Amino acid sequence: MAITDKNTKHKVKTKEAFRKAFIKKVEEVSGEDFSESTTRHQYEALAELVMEEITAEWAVNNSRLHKMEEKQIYFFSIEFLIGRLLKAYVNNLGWDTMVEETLDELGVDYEALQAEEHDPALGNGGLGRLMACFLDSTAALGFPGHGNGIRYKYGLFEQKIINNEQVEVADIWLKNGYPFEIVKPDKAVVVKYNGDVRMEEVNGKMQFIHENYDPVLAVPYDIPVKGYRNDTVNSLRLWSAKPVEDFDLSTFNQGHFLKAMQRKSEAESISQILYPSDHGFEGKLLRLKQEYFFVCAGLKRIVRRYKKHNHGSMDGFPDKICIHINDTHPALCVPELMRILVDEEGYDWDIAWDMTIKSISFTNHTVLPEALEKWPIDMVQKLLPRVYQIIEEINRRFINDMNWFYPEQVDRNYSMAILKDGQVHMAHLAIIGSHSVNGVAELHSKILREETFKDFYAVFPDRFTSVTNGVTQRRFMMGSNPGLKTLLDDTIGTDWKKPGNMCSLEALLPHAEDAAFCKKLADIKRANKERLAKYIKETQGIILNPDSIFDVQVKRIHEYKRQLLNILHVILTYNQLRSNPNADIVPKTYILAGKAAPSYVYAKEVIRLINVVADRVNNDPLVKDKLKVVFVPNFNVSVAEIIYPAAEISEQISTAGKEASGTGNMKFMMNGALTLGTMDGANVEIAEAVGMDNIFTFGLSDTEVYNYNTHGGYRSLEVYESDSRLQEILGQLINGFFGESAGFQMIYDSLLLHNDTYFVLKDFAPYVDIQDIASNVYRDQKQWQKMSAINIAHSGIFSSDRSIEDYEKRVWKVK
Ligand code: C3B
Repeated sequence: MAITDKNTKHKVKTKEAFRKAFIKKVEEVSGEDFSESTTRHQYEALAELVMEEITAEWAVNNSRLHKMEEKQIYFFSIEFLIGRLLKAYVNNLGWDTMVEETLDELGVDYEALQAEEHDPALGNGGLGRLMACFLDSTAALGFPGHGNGIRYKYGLFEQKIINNEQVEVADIWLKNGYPFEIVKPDKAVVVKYNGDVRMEEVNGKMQFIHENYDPVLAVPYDIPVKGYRNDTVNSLRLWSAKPVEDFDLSTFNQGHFLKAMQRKSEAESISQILYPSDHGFEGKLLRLKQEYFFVCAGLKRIVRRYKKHNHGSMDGFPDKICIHINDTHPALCVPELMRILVDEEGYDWDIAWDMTIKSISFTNHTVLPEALEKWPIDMVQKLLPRVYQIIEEINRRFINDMNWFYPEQVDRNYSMAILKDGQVHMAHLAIIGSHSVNGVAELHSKILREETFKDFYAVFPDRFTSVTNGVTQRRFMMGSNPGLKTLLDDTIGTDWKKPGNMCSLEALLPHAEDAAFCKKLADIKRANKERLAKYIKETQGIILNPDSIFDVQVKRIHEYKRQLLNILHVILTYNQLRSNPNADIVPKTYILAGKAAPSYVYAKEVIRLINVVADRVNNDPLVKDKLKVVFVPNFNVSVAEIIYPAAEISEQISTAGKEASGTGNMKFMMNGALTLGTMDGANVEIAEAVGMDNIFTFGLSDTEVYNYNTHGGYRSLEVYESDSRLQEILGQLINGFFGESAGFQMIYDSLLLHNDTYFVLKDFAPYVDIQDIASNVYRDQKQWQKMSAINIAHSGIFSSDRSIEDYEKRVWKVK
């Protein structure tokens, strides 16, 4: 179905052609007259039209890529949190006005139509969402860059709040089908688990033969990644696990029905679920299977395609291919690529090692010890016998080299081993096997160099670099905040929207002083607040006061992110209002959202506390319109797109040194919210960009936290004893204040008995102070809007286009 004129290079799309095509398509998918069609039919029709357009471009792109003229980037990641795609495709195709106007004329509700798309939750949070932003930017900048991951049958659970507690419901995102993927059974590959490795001499050379293994079929599903108004269409390839034969007939025929079924479900279990913990390492066999699954399948196809277009040779592979590993989950790329080069391609070890290091680069995303992966050696050895042998050899050679170069530092050398204490240390494997290691913000990269990986930094100083994260403005600003987009276009022209050009938003700076501009900015914020208030009213029945400050903290629930600090401050405000209902405070609405890992009991207690407090505060007539607390259930990409544009204060209050970067902070800033935060992660760079006058910072620095943690000296009880506000609040957590059954002993104990690991009490007083300062600034709306404009003007460096350009220059060197 052509809606474009294929004879012209720049395709002509007339509204009339689109209208006809759309009506026809709706009738095809529904089998009925257009007037009888449902929103579902309309969604399916538009999705099909979009896919037809994109797949035509995709084919052209793929054939260009097959020629291997350009260097290709492959992002290996266990998560890709892509969010809904329909609107992003429409916008990137440049169809937005045409689609909006046509649907409007046809009486079709475009928003409702978009809501038919199930938000694919194939990631937990920041790590997976970053990959999605990177794919968008890579395509927008016209680089050939692709994703490689897992097509989970169940994405991250859906969160419901029942009796104030988080309840998890399975997310069956594929139940109505998914229109944006193309399955390629002919490109399926076999992944081998378990079995034995036999050595055999062939022509004087040792061969390693893996036999008696359990094969699993990896079937690729490709999703196109369309560049913003350009010709690039890259791919996100997600692998699904299937039994090699759909049904093990021979076992079945021997009468072993259950066994035959079991084989099938064992194979399929590999791509069944996304592990729902975003910073916790579980050490489960199934997770290790998942890690090898997409690594092995992804590399196999990349190598096959490379060889096909290079006369069967792998010699130039590192010059044409970048394997970028997103955190340590795909670190098995290192031994797997070695296995391919040595066992299958016959390269000598040293040459293969050199090629491997040149091909692979590694991004670390966290310094939290509980997230650093360490697999039991026996598990790896049994599941991946040949890969394990290669890891052993990499480790042996590495330690030998270290002991040769640094004979006086045997202890340090051993501490860097991949294999020690009965475990495989994945971060060590990733660093040793890559030519580039980077953190995701300046501060985080500094901590990697000076603390977490300081021994590696001493040995490989040139390998370490830093690339600050970024987010795609096309989804999180241009797409979700159309009012702001139009205001910016009208004020400074449209150049800032060109990929890679967002820093030209600085042209906005002079307008920050302009009262008329600031008024428009305020009106847009007001409309976005009303939109969010409407959503919350419809979904939760809570009525918000759009004149109050919208103070927002949305992200995964984790102790280090300190949602607890936020809610303790809310309780303080509530206490103040109870003792003086007429207190002159600026009305405030606290909006929180985020999921806790189902097994993270403490985080779930925090969710319960937030909801209990919300219940109490929102139903107390005393506080009137001055204080509201809302916990928005099931935070995901779609909900986020409604929340960010409506926020005025962006809460980024992690314990300093713990949040690697944060990316929500950037999304808020682009939408004109002011950051209220600690000097942690990318907040530090936000502060540098906007200047200290345009951000609210407070609390311990990362060095202070580090010093307390290494030298001691912090006693939370002392802070508690010297602050009567804290005594009252913590008392309320356990004395039945929030209702007989609503005690929070675990939280209370963590703060006082276990000395408050995340310095919540220590940072409480400065947090209260900065909150007061922010409220006072808000009274001066002129000042507030000016600060907001300055934040928007400086948000360009936090575009993921900038991140990708930095990776290009510092790591991949594509050009
Ligand atoms: C996150 C970090 O916690 C964030 O600070 C960071 O901005 C993003 O990654 C992207 O770099 N992260 C995560 O979501 N999951 C992990 N397992 C580790 C880090």
